[in-house]
Amino acid sequence: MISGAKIICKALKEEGVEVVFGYPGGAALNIYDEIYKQNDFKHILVRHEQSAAHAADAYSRASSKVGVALVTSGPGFTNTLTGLATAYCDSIPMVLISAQVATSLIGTDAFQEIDAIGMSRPCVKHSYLVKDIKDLAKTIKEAFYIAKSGRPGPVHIDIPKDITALKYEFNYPSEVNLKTYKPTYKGHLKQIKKLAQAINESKKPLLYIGGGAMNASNEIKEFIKKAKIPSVCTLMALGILPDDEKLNLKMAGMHGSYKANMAISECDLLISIGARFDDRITGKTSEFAKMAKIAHIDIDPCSISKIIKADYPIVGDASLVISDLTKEVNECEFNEWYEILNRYENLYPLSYEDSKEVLKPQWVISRTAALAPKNSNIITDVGQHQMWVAQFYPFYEPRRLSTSGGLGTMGYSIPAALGVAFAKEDELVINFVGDGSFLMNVQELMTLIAQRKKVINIILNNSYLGMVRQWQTRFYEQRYSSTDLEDVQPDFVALAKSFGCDAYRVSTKTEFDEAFKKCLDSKNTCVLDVIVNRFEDVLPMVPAGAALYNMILPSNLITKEDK
Ligand SMILES: Cc1ncc(C[n+]2csc(CCOP(=O)(O)OP(=O)(O)O)c2C)c(N)n1
Repeated sequence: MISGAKIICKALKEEGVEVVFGYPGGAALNIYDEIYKQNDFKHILVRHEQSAAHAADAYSRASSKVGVALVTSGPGFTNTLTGLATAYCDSIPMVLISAQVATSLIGTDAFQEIDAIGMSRPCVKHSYLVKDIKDLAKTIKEAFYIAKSGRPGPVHIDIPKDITALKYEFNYPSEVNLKTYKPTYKGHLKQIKKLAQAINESKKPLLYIGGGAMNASNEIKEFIKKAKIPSVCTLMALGILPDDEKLNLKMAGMHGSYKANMAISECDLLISIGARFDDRITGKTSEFAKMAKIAHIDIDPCSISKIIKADYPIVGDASLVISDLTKEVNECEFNEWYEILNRYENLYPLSYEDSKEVLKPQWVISRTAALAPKNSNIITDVGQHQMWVAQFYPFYEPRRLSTSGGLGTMGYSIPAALGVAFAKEDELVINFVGDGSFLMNVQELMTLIAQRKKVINIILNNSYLGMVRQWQTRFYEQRYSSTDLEDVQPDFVALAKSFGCDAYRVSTKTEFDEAFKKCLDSKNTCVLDVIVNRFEDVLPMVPAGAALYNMILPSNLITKEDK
């Protein structure tokens, strides 16, 4: 017989967990005492519970393993809600274990008691309150299974303090049997054949790849080799197709490329793989892919036809469905379609005007890509810098970019970089972050230093909450309400140095090159405070609610009617 706390540790070991990101407190004391005694996994003490959740989430994004976070009851738990919601919106598998007050105290407004399950429910795939020690091991087994199977997502287990003290035998189940939860992996062959026929008959087909296709990169590449269909992707899917693949038209949507958005607007068959038709991608839904029949491949049946009606709905795992589809489809070539798309590429390639006076954020991103190893892991925070990374950093493999797509969580990137630094021990981790976002979880620099991890943090410092400023410029007649940070910023270099980081401020190309090379040579976590043009906008831009073909382009506004 062993304690509940020990059961938790042994169960995590059974799940192959190597690292747990957490923060202790009263209700979690038994678990922490047991963690102290074991060597089966590392516990990483973050400096804010929000970061435990983000680090676990990013560990999962980079490694495809299930990330784990552990926190105490009450405020420890509530601090993780943003992290849970971030993982939920992007379908990231993780398990959050929160301690709870003892079962006898639940419902009494006890010290640090909160209805954790009630609060997490809307932002997790599933949640458990463990009321009986007998259920503890089985619950953990199920939680991991649910997190990673079907459409992945975060699972929350709330464990009262007395349960962690009680003793019970450790029988870890070898299998999970959940009667009402049986994800479908294999797509219906009849539907797949119908889709293959539609492809064979199509003149302008287009793949639309989302984060749900993250594990189907090889299958999609094989498929494209045979069917030669051009592809656009979402922010979450960058890297599933290599940047230098000719048929890769890159990111679509609000800040997508001109050719990607025009391809969606003109295609006659749109094949969505693991994408959920987010409003930042579709723009005005009634105008989205208006000329096209829609195929929607997704493991989550509820996602299909939720926003855009599917003519070819296929429920299944992206990699299995695509390899079946590859067998069924003819070898094809769509020369007229490529010509049209090439014309769009030549008309408005993704570009920016460089400057001699001031550093352009796009230059900094492209230059970083040129100087960094190809297998670097990129993190972003949220804002203009995130969209510029999506536009200008080339990704050649899946899981090289960790970014908060669906929720758009500022403060994500430093803790996420911590998670990735543990997932990819031997590879470089580079974090692009805005000056606003940097301050939202800056305390995790301390965790990076304490853990002797190296992350190169590049602050694209425009002294503005840049993305909000951009909207104020364009849609609020330049009334910069609460977005101008000039003269109200800390000295980022001094701040970073106080944590023990190497830190440099740069404002010219030469300074950037010199400082970045020093960062590459260092073993320490580094911060580069890069002073960039304050007024740069991210373009193209589809105004909220507009049709995709109504992009604001660098020099003028083009509409379909102009074409
Ligand atoms: C937690 C949170 N609060 C507010 C926002 C709204 N928001 C989106 S982008 C942005 C500005 C980000 O500024 P900064 O980090 O400096 O990056 P920049 O846009 O300048 O690159 C804000 C406030 C958000 N996404 N997340």
